[in-house]
Amino acid sequence: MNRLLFALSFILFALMAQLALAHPVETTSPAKTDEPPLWMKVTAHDKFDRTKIAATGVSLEVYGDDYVMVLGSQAQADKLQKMGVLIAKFPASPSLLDFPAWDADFHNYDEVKAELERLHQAHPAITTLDSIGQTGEGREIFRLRISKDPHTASQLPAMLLTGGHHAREHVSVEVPLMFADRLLSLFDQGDAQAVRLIGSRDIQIVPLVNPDGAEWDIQRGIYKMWRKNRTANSDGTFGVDLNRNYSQGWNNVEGASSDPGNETFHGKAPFSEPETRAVKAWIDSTPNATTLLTLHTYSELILYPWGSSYETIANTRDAQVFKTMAKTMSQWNGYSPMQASNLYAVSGEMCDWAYDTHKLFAFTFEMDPSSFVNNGFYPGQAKLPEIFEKNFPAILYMIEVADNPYKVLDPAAKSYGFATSFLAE
Ligand code: 0X9
Ligand code: ZN
Repeated sequence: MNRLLFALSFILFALMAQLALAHPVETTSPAKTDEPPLWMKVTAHDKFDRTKIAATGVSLEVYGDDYVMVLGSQAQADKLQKMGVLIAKFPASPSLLDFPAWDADFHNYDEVKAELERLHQAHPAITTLDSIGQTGEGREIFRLRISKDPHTASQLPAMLLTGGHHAREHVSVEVPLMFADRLLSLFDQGDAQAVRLIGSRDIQIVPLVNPDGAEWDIQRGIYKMWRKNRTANSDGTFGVDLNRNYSQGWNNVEGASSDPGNETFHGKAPFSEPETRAVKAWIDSTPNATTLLTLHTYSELILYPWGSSYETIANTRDAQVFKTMAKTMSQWNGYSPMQASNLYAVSGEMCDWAYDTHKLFAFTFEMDPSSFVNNGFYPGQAKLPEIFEKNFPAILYMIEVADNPYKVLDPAAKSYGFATSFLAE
């Protein structure tokens, strides 16, 4: 296969994957984070040679008549050396390990880290930056906490914001970063609402739950349409769907797969994954949390529990709060509010667990675009400002009501100040 054919077949594959959730089995393994991937030229005369090379776990990228170019780790280079087929190796160019040039505004893992550090360093008194845990490949799952005194913030009502459960949903990582930047800028300018919220709430942002998957999705400078994390499964496939790995309803209903190669593989057990375990430990140890927003793409929806059952929530007051909040937020972002299972029922998703276990008013936003025809998971960096602006007031609202979400049922709710400032009357 020549280079052009390879590129064309990749694009075709990407388009097909965008139209359907089913995904061919991934046979390559990523480089460890502490060792940059290597480009290697390897002797290969036929398919049998190539199969032996692929079996070392490298990814075959370019096919020549008597060689292949592969991406892999130092350990894999050692294996190829032992097999006597390694011709040359050199570190992969940084441009191959990042977002494609047309989406350079998106933040890869190192850039997420740098952006969070920048925000923290510019606001050392009102932010802390730490990690809620490590991924399977050893990356950190960063948390930025914003509050007047983050060290005593656990006495204040907390709103939790997460992004990046699904690798290819890079927009869901950008929006939390943009939110933190905007809130802190408004605070610097003395904006009354920002000053009041930072003074009275504990705002916790985990923008990238699945950095291993996100890095894998962009590893060759071209999107791979990857969804899951990068756990090596027992059958040689990779990845667990983190939004099927929470315990509530785990594997009880349809909407998750027990086939490891499947896009919605639920994992070996509830919380089998380091990423979901980190999220669990974080939320379990945040009893002051009342509201949670987990960002995904795409479809333009606001979803609330139950997602694993067609029943409505038994507590009718809670059900009313969910509905009211969803409807209110839809007036800003224009997304359609609905019970999550009305879209489709899944088992083991985050919001069901968060409400079931901690009674959090937990929402999923499926942000822009509305469909794959509008570029699905990859709408392009030019869309980011628009997507952020429409969601900014909705996120602020979830922080506003965190002191007592039941207040949204109060007919005089507008007097709390959160409604009139944004809602079109
Ligand atoms: O399937 C998911 O995990 C979410 N959609 S996505 O396209 N981002 O993968 C939606 C989960 C919401 N819950 C239910 N539909 N029950
Ligand atoms: Zn998602």
